[in-house]
Amino acid sequence: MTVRIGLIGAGGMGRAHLARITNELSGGKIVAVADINHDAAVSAAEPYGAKAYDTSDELVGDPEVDAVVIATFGKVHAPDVIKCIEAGKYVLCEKPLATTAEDCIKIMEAEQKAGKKLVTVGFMRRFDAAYNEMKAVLEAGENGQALLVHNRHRNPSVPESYTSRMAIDDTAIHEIDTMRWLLGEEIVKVRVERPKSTTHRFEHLIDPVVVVMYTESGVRIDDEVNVNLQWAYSIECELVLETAAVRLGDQEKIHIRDAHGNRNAMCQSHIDRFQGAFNREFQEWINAVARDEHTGSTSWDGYAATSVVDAAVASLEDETSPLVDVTLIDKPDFYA
Ligand code: ISE
Repeated sequence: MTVRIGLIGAGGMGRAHLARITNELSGGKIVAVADINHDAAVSAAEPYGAKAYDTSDELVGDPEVDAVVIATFGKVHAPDVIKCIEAGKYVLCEKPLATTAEDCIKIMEAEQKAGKKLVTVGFMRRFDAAYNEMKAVLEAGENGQALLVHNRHRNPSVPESYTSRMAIDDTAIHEIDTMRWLLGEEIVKVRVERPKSTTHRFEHLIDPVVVVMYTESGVRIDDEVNVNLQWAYSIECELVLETAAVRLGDQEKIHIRDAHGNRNAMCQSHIDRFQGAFNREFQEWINAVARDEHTGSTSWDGYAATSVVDAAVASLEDETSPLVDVTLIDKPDFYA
């Protein structure tokens, strides 16, 4: 079966997904694109011979759309995700699932009413080969328990529209989800520290920040979010076990040794750094939709991540950087 896919949100990320589904993956076909910017919808749809809609209502209601990808801004995700659930369509929603815990709860309620897991949150790092190897080392148990994790999430630059809150809900949210997935437990406390600021930031921005989190069993996680590096998109992670330290390898494809040293090209965005992970995530989703099955992270994962974001933002907004408790509702059996 070919899965007929509709995309809501014709920005850079959405277009990258259209290209991967068409050129690199199998089993999926782009049949419709919706964007409130009519010209954007038309120009994104046209190369694929897809329909262009101005509203998500039309796209979700189109009987020729089997499943939906949402790549709009986080703030507008919730109503579209709920529309897809009510239409009984599988939806892969880019992170964050929603920007408030209340909206995530509404999504979980709609999904439980539908009686079927339909929502996958676009936490693509769960599909990155190196993070998976790291998780396999932890789960093999030969080096003892996890004690600490050190993360560095660095971007070359961000636009003026990027806010300090986005350092948490748009950037650190990747580590928040990846750490929950890697360690297999919830994050229960979080603090956001503000070191000295870079002169390369826009004046309104707090950058860098360091997000410090603790899990239920007491693993301490730190995450340097540093988004005006100028030189690269660079993701680092070191998992400290009792008798080993496991680090992600570098992301390079080749090394060059010459008169300038031994070096490798650095990625410039998440789209090139996580190309393989995005492809695996989308291929698994298409395959699962074709079998009428759910795959990947659930609405609960989206909710839990957004709840950690809420606590982290509360800490960020208080100059004393308090350690804030993360509050979660009881996990519904539906997501067990
Ligand atoms: C962006 O939305 C992403 O998802 C990237 O992975 C992250 O590095 C960047 O900071 C975000 O703005």
